[in-house]
Amino acid sequence: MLLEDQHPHNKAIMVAVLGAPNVGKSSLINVLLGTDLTVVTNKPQTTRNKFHCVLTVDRTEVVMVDTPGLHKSNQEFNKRLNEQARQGTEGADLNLLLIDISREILEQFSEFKENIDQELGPTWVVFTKSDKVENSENLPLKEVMTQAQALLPCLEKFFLISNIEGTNIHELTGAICDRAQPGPHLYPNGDVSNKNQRFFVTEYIREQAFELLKDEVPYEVAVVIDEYKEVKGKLDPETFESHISASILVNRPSQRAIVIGSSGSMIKEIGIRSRKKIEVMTGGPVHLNLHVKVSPKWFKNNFVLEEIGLPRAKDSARVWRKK
Ligand SMILES: Nc1nc2c(ncn2[C@@H]2O[C@H](COP(=O)(O)OP(=O)(O)OP(=O)(O)O)[C@@H](O)[C@H]2O)c(=O)[nH]1
Ligand SMILES: [Mg+2]
Repeated sequence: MLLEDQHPHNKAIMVAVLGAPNVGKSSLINVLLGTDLTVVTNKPQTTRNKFHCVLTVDRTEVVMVDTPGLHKSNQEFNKRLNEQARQGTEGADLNLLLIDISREILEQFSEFKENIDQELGPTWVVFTKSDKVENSENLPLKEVMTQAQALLPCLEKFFLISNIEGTNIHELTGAICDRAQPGPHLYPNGDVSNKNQRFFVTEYIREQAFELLKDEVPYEVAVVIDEYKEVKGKLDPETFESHISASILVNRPSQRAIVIGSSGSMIKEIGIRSRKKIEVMTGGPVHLNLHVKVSPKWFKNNFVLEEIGLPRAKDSARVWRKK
């Protein structure tokens, strides 16, 4: 659709969703969207890339930018995650800083200030997980905000929400839409993200690996697509089937055995669960073939990192090339 073909009353806003790992950023986006687009698990560092998730309410387009949780680390992989989060604020009209009220609150503000390491535009604080704290409405959040504003002058106002119970979600959505300015939509043709289906396939497989695997294994797993074909349905040529081969990369041979599981039970479960979600996305049958490959220290390998959408960060380690 051409810009001039857009409705003259269109409004738009881009909102970056920021905060520490596991505070509920992706959950909030899914709740606002009303679908399970972006991946959520109970483990920190689930989200690894910045990307757009699009919500359209009447003539207002809200582009929510999901980001990895900001945290301190000297590891190359984590530096790249943080860079994604920092870049997620580029072009945003508004930032939401999510703070988990079931954890130490003020500490999260000071860690955020340190980790974001840049000046921010207008930012609203969203206190999450109100359902986890008894009488959360009695918390002295106004006083907390005064202290937080001394650290981060960009903070404008706050909301107290629960993604699980839906508390104050309507208020937050309404306030975001009210903040939108007249202007063209970035996704006038109904796209829900700037990432393609291949990306979400890898995310849905990794989500199940995160859910089902324990200890360090989920963090040492990456998913890459080997082949992705759409073929006409055998029974009904009007429909399409997706034929997908993907590899789950692990760091060590012992992890390969864990991801495969006894008699292949683990890889089978990851496949069954992720296939269901992929079928909802594609709207047709999916044939999913999963392999597990040992790729030692893939999280330090620039080629793999680039492939999973994590290019170098500003503070990336220097690469020494042999002459
Ligand atoms: N009780 C409760 N749990 C929540 C709430 N919001 C999110 N969670 C849970 O918190 C965990 C982390 O949620 P995510 O949405 O993945 O958090 P995130 O901030 O995107 O995490 P990263 O991607 O790792 O940075 C999941 O187990 C969610 O179900 C909430 O409002 N209340
Ligand atoms: Mg997330």
